[in-house]
Formats: sequence, C-alpha cells, structure tokens
Amino acid sequence: MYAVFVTGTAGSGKSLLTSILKPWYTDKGASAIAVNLDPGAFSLPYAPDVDVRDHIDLQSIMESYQLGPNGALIFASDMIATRLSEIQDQVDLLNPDYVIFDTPGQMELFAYRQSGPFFVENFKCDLRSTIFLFDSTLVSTATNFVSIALLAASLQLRLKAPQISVLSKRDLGGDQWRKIMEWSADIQALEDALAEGKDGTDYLLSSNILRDLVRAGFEYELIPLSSVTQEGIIELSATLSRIFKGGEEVED
Ligand SMILES: Nc1nc2c(ncn2[C@@H]2O[C@H](COP(=O)(O)OP(=O)(O)O)[C@@H](O)[C@H]2O)c(=O)[nH]1
Ligand SMILES: [Mg+2]
Repeated sequence: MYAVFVTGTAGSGKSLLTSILKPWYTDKGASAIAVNLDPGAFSLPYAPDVDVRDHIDLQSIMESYQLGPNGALIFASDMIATRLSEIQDQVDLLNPDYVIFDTPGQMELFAYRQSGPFFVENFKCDLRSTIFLFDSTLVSTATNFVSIALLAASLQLRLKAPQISVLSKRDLGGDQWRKIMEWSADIQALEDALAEGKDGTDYLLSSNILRDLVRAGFEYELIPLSSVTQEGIIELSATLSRIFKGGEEVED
C-alpha cells in the first residue's frame, strides 16, 4: 500500500486534487481510496472512503470545551494522531494499492503541530510521499514564489517524506503558469525576476533564501497541474510511480 499526503496552503486545491486522483487510479485498474483528514471540512468535492470527521466532531468539541471555531479547530487537529489506529484499521480493511490523504485546509494546523508529522510517520504502509501544491494564484510574483518555496522546504523538514512539488490551478490566469514554470526550471530566470522587482530588503532576503534553498539541494521543479482540466495528472502519477515503484506504471 502506497500513501500519498496532499499538502499545501489553504485553498491551494488539496481536496479537489484528491477528488481526481482516486478515480485516476481506479480507472487504471488499481484500487485507491480517499481519506479526509480535515476535521474542519465543511463540504468536500468527493465522498471520502474514510473520514476523520467520523472520529472527531468539531461541534461537540466547541460545546464540551466552550471553544470558538478557531480554538476547536486547533484542538481537533491535535486529536488527529489519537485517531491513527482507528483510521489505520479502516484503511487496512479496505486494503487499497493507493491511499490518498486530503490534509487539513490550514496546513499549519497539520504540519507545524505534533499531530500531523506523527500521523505521517506512523501510518503503516509500504512507501509514502507528499505532494505540495504551489497555488498558481499565489506564486504569480518572484518574491511570492520564493516564500512559498520556503514553505514547501519547511513542510519537508516537518513531514520527512519524499515531496513532489506541483503548480496547482494551471488553468487559471492564462499563460501566467508558463512564466512560473520558467522560474521553477531555471534559477537564473528566477533571480533575474527577483532583481527586476528589487526593493532593498525584499530582494536581499528573497535572493538569499533562494540561494540557500538551492545550496541545500532543495528541488522545486514543478509539475503544472489543473484539477479541472486534468492536465498534468499523467506527469504527476508518473512521478509518484517513480517514487513508489521505480517508474513501473500502474497496470491497465
Ligand atoms: N480553476 C481551478 N480551480 C481549482 C483547482 N483546484 C482547486 N480549485 C478551486 O480552488 C478552491 C479551493 O480548492 P480546495 O480543493 O477546496 O482547496 P484546499 O483548501 O487546499 O482543499 C475551490 O473553489 C476549488 O474548486 C484547479 O486546478 N483549477
Ligand atoms: Mg480541503
């Protein structure tokens, strides 16, 4: 069983990607399930096979502990690890080839507290990978690109699993995604774009962060993907295949 954790900033497209990845695999004859790990999800664009909301009820947390929505969401996120064995049992019963985890909307609640890294590390599977979504509507300037790349690197530090960088929502903003892809493939192009917008501290900080990320070996060559048109899903699944099976494709 291979586990894929879909991560990224709030609204970057995690849930919608989860909703297309599962049928992508099942249409190819593999068995795949979608797991919702977001206790605060209001509505989802797919029907989860396993749902953390069956184990953690936000409304009753608010009432029992007299918390507002934010406090309850933090409390609920911290409880995810305590429900690991129940979720593992449900997944094991379904015994899929691929389990796709849709992680909480606000990534800091999952990645920067104890619960998320614990869950990722201790969920039993053959191999695991994370997908980090660079929201194309956020990375439209070079400085924003570097700040989201920094976030991706920090997520990798926290979750300690192979990470695939994806440019989400490539269908939005016309040809904008091509410029972002150029930055992702060519550090010099990104540095030049940073220099063009140069305003003192911003430039110094972002160009130094970029150099350090590159020096540390952090790779963020992006796969441009649209969960609406499904462009890029072949490339994404091929990259997952390389991580899981050394390139062997899913059986037709
Ligand atoms: N046009 C377009 N919209 C997208 C894409 N992916 C997500 N969205 C939209 O962006 C919004 C946030 O997506 P969602 O999957 O809920 O983000 P999450 O918070 O990361 O789970 C929703 O309105 C989605 O329909 C995409 O590839 N293309
Ligand atoms: Mg979501």
